[in-house]
Amino acid sequence: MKTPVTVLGLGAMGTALARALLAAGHPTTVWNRTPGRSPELDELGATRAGTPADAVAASPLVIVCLLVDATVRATLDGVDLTGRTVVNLTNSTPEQSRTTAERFGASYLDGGIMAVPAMIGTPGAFIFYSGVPEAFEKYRAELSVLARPAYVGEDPGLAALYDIALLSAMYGMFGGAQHALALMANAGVPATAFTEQFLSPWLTAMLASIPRMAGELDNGPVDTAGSNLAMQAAAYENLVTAAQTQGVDPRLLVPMGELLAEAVAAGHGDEGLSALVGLLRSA
Ligand code: FVH
Repeated sequence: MKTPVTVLGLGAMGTALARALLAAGHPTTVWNRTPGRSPELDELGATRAGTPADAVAASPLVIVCLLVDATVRATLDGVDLTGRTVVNLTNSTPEQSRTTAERFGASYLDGGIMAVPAMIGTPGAFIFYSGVPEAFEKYRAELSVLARPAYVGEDPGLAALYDIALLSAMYGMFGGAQHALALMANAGVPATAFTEQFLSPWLTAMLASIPRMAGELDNGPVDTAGSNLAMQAAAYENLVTAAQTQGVDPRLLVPMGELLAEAVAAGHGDEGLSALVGLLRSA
């Protein structure tokens, strides 16, 4: 018999988690604030609980995936968690995760999901975990059903920190792509063709420079590979001017231009992009 698991929250992500657990043969109890959500789970064999307390009582492993941190506290306040391992996959800040860990006691794991719902249970998905190491080891196999588990340390705030670092990088990339697509759209260029032929290959090629930046941060600067900050700051002004000329709001571009100018003014003009990390760290 596989470990019974409870899932609190049947939004898009909670539903995907419950599906993966059911597919792996875990007796799965589910609860959602709005009853009847995700009816397909009933056909797959899920058991519905009427209250969070009943859901928690049903399984030793309780996975929580609600909208925000405040909803987790509201849902579990007053519920007896004795003997339960709570794995909270709700998006949160490191501080929120630490506070929740103090509140929910001895066997708490915090998590950050690096996947969209359709990726759950597929090889590309991974989930950061932090918190009580024994709890992670005890349920590593069950958690592996959801996505590749990446345990990052005992401090319960660490998973949220890693999660937020990756989401921050992702939104920077999406913001840049959206700006590029707006420029092309205003010029009448179809988005799909532009993306397939140019945008995706370009971003893929640029990704290769990130390990180099990381190496510079860890081991000191190597060289600028022909692209120093003084050159980049000068060219960047054209990005903002061209956006305005093309009728595109430059709001996503402006902060990077300001940072480049600041770096050059501070004497980093002959360095590479990794010098910007130092400026950001001083905030
Ligand atoms: N979906 C995604 O792409 C991302 C991938 C990475 C991780 N995130 C985080 O996962 C958490 C849940 O996200 P979700 O996609 O399941 O979100 P929704 O589909 O909007 O479902 C929200 C669930 O939360 C319940 N809920 C909302 N407010 C309350 C409340 N006050 N008390 C109890 N439950 C609440 C909601 O219930 P209902 O509206 O159906 O009654 C849903 O079950 C999230 O932290 C993402 O950042 C997802």
